Amino acid sequence: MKLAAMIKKMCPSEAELSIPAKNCYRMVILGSSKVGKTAIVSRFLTGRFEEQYTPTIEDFHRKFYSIRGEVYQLDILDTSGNHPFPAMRRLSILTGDVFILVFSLDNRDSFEEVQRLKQQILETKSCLKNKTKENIEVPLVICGNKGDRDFYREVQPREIEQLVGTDPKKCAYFEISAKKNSSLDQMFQALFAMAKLPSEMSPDLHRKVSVQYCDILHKKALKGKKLLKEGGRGSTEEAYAAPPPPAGPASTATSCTSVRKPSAEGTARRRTAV
Ligand SMILES: Nc1nc2c(ncn2[C@@H]2O[C@H](COP(=O)(O)OP(=O)(O)OP(=O)(O)O)[C@@H](O)[C@H]2O)c(=O)[nH]1
Ligand SMILES: [Mg+2]
Repeated sequence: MKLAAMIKKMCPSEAELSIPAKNCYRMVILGSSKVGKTAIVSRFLTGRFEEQYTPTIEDFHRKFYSIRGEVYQLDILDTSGNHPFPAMRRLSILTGDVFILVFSLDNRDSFEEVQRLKQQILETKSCLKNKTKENIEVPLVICGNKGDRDFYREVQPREIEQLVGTDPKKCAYFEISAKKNSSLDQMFQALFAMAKLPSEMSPDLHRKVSVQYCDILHKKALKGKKLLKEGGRGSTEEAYAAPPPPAGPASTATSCTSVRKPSAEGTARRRTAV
C-alpha cells in the first residue's frame, strides 16, 4: 500500500471526526539547540527518552482525543533550535496557541534565548489581538531542562523568578528532567489548565491501545453521545486519545493512546489495553 493511502487509512480526516474549531489547539515548543525540546515531545508522545542527539529541522505531530464525548485535536510543533529562519519562527508563534519555552539549566545562552523568545511571543500575540504586552494572556510554560545535571548549573533561581514573573496564570516555570522524566506531567497539566483544556490531555492520564481498539472506543463514545441525547446514560465518562502518524516526516507509528477520566480521588487509573 502506498504511504499516503496508509496514512489516510490510519488517520481519519478532520471532516470525519468533525472537530469544532474551538477544540483544535497547536502546541509549539521553542528554545535553543540541544536543550531537550525533542526529548520533551518524545516523552509526551511515547514516554521514551533517547540519549542520542538528532538535530530537528521541524517536526509536526498530531494527536486526537475523545474526551467525554467531545473530540479534540492537538497539533504539536517541535521546532529547530539550530539557526531557525526568523520568518519560520514568527509563523510558528503566530499560529501557536500554547507554548513551551525550553532552556537547559547547564547553559546560560539557552536561558537568554528563552528571555528573547518570551518577549517575541508577547509582542507578536499582543499585535495580533490588538492588546498591550502587559494584558495579553498566552498560555506559556518555561522549562529549565536537564535538572539531573544540577552540578553544572549555570542559571540561578533568582533570575528565573525575574523572567517568569509573579502571576502563575500568565507564565509558569518548571524545573524538569526529560531524562529522568521528572515534573513533566505537572508541567503539561499546568499548561493545559492555563489554556482551559481538559486535564485528560496530560500524558500521565494516558493508556496505550492499538489504533483498531481506539476506533472501536471512538465509535462507542459517539454511540454513547447519541444515547445520551436520547435520554440514556451513554458512555461519556470515558476519554480517549490517538496520535496519528506525524504529518511532517512520515512515520508509520501505529500506537494509540487512550485517556481515562481521573477517579474521584483525582488519580488516574492506568491500564494497558493492548
Ligand atoms: N542529561 C540530560 N540530557 C538530556 C535531557 N533532555 C535531553 N537530553 C539530551 O540532550 C541532547 C539534545 O536533546 P534534544 O531533545 O534532541 O534537543 P533539541 O532541543 O530538540 O535540539 P534541536 O533539535 O537541535 O533544536 C540529546 O542527546 C538528549 O539525549 C535531560 O533532561 N537530561
Ligand atoms: Mg529537536
